[in-house]
Amino acid sequence: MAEKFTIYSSAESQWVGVMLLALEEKGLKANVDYDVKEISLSTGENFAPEYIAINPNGTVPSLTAPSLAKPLTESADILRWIDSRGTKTLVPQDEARSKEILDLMHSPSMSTNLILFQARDPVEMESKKKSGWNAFLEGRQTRLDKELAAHPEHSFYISKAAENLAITSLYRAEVGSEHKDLYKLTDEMYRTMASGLDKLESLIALPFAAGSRVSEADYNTIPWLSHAMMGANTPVTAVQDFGPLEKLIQKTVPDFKIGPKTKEWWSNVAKTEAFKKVFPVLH
Ligand SMILES: N[C@@H](CCC(=O)N[C@@H](CS)C(=O)NCC(=O)O)C(=O)O
Repeated sequence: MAEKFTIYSSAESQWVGVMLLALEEKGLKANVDYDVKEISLSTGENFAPEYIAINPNGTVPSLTAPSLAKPLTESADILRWIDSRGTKTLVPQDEARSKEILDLMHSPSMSTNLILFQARDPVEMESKKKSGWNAFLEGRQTRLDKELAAHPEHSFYISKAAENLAITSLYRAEVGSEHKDLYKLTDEMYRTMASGLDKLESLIALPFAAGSRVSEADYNTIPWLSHAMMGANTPVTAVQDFGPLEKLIQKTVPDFKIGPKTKEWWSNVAKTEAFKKVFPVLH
């Protein structure tokens, strides 16, 4: 029997979806094939020193296994490791296309944190302040401040606490002139995200992202789009409704649309068993 491994997962995370889709695809079962450690992002459990020792980036997912010299800390690598147990099924037919898709979806300029945390005007900022993201950022800040006090020389905590505080302090402040730079930056970032989604449209092969069967290209893209739709306040059961995400982006890029190939691709992947198990609702 293959070795049992451990996954570090979080119900609040986008990128764990890559790993969870792969586990479903391969028919691997929690507690039988692997153990699950749930990491709460909203209380900053990913910043615990014990977790940083596993994943120095303080991100989820991670995967450890007796045969691995060190933990896997990138969702794309985790998918490949899971796929390599037994017959590989997630290798893309068109590897060059798949690589372009993975590079795009994982690029910092496509980070869905833009949708979750940022604002383009006072109305959006007020609404963010009233949303659950406020408590999320505060929960992280509390944990980071605590860890920084305990480990004042630790470069990870110095930079993470400062990075999180930059946005948290804008949530703490009265909405006013100090938010103007954020609005401008956010507008520019939506323009870049719109171009990225146009690029995705041009890259999708159909019926699946990199050819005629499901591959890592699909599994690295599904979690991004689901999280972006959730962040745009799409009703979580409206898995096929791109309206709210389009409207959000159209505020910056008025003629923006999720393209027909992307829509057709999404409808195809949504019919797969792994998608239905991992994304019964948007998250
Ligand atoms: N490149 C990494 C990104 C992982 C990542 O950013 N995960 C997010 C959750 S979706 C996270 O853990 N964020 C915590 C933080 O940045 O503090 C991967 O693909 O695994």
